[in-house]
Amino acid sequence: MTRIPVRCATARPGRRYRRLSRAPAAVVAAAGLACLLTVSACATGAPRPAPSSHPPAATAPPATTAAVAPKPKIVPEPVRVTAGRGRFTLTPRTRIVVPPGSASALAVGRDLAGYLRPATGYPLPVVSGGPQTGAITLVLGRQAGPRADPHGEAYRLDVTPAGATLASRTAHGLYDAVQTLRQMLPPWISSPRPRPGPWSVPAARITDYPRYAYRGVMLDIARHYEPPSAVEQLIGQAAAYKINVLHLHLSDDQGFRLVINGFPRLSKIGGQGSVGTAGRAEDPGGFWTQDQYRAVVADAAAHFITVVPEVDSPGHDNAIIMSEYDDTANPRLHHPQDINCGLHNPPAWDYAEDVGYSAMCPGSRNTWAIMSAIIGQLAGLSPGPWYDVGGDEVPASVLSQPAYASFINTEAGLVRARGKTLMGWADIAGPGTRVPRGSVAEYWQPASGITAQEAVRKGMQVVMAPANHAYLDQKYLAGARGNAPPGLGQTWACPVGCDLDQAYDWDPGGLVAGVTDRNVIGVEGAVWSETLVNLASVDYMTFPRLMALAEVGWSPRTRRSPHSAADASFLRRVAAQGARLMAAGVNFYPSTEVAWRLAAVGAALTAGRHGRLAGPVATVAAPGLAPGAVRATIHWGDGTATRSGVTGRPPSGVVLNSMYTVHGQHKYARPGLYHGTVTVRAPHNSPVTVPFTVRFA
Ligand code: TNX
Repeated sequence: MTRIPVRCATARPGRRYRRLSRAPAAVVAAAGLACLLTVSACATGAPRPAPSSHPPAATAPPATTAAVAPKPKIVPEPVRVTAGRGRFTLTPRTRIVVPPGSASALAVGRDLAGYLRPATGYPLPVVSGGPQTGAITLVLGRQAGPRADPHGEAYRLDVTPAGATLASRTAHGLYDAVQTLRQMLPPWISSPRPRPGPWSVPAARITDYPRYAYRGVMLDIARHYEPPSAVEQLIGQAAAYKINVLHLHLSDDQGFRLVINGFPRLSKIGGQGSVGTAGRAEDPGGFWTQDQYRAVVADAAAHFITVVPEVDSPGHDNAIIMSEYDDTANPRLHHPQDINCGLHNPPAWDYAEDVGYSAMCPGSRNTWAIMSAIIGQLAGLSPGPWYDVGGDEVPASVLSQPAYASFINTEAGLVRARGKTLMGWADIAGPGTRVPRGSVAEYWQPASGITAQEAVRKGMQVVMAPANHAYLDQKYLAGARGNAPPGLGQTWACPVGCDLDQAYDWDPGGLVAGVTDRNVIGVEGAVWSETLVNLASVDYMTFPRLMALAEVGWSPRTRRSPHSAADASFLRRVAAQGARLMAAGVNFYPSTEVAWRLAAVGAALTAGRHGRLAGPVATVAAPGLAPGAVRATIHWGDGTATRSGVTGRPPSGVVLNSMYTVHGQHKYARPGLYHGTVTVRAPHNSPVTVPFTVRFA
């Protein structure tokens, strides 16, 4: 068997690139805060005396509800959730208690405080000690948490009206528990600025651990450059769903994105273009310094995310070839033209989406001078266990199978010499390659399982990223059903589109005959960026589909198919994520498979002279809805009411999820603290009523 039929069977039909105009940056949405008060608890009516409280209007709910709390809507779904009675409510006096003497638990405690402080406005001091009433307590140690799971991430989360306890044997497990706790708070907890509470969590006992150790997202910063700040935003967003690997695709035909010492042209020349730009000034590409790369790796590590670096080779290498084939002044190279084994001689820039034309020559010493510098430096900069050589899509018309195999074998030696585990696209398992047992093949072909089976025969572990389930650059809806925005996304693996269900309805351990959970170490969503020009477009394609992959990678095996119980439960839980993403400023695609829910939060206002008020009384998250579809009724708390619309930027282009504001104008007759409500309505949604307060001194 040759490698070619495998590749041809899954060849990606070419598509002429249409340049996207640069879309605006991701919406940093104005956020608001959901109020868990029942409507009766914050009913309209006569003004009450004004208790002074901080932050604004944090009216505690009646401490009565001993009813069984609703099951929290968490993604990925925990292994076991038992609803308890009542709720635990954070207050300005709540403390976060960590075990004495544990730096790693202290760090997680600080993370938790960092997540909760902006929206609550509470100080949330992190102190050491044992479990305390009214506190959020972190417990770390061999006795803590559920019995060890093979991956060491198991945790237990106990919430009662008297407090919350997070327990695990590892700091990573505690961090996972923190992510779960965040999702049990109202969605506005992800707001970057203070919102009124109450901040309450339904009582529950959760026991949880992952199915797979590897739950990744791959970001291609080669086809389109992304600055470190954008990647760090993605890290924060992915970590919230317990993603723990960031695979960085750092080089491809159109761009090389990292400074390599001794080879400055790789970034200076190789980093200056992007797909579709032809190097034009309006999209000049870019590259990271090694310090910037280190900072991203450190930021990822702080989120318990391991970075896997990839410099794709021997194909997808035109940026390297264009940078170095005439680098005659470099003392490490001698007549470097011989690195080019691609179809074009001399090589030329091609900023289209073409693939399969470039290759570096395995027989050139110059090739290995360049590749050893890249592998050596990147391995040194990346503390994780894996180094990814790429290895995909090299037609035999460009490099023969033996030449391809010889390239991979030499690279495997370099990777091993640097103490890393070899990783690559599953093509590297093809005929003739000698890969160490335990190295990792990432399976991407949508149809044939051959490369995954070859990988298993060679004793490799497998990461599952089948393009028709896990390629997050594929359009959600395509063909006749195609929807906005044009130019965004590909269709080669998903001719009619791959909506959220396609990312959810599959089983990594049951997709390819003979490739089971004995071989599969996890899943990865691949964000290829030929059509994704900025973080807003990356987010749009990534969310909510990454949530599906996170659940497939974390939650226990179950029957996931259209209309299955698992599917219905997932869609219900995703619906609760809409406002959460919006409050955090994360753009996403409001898939029509999800019954997104309206959410709103009231404001704490002060009336001006003579009791006059004009301003925003509530913020509304209405995933996928235009402002004209949302209506509001304001009850001012003095017996009067006004009808109103909402204002805000309507969905446009890639950016779909602006939050809306309910503005109101009113005049109060007498001083006091008024408790009003805003009721928000939209088609196919139940009305949502939230309180707001107005102080008229
Ligand atoms: C396939 S699958 C690729 C990438 C493209 C992507 C577009 C694989 C390992 N390579 O080079 O960017 O499809 O969907």
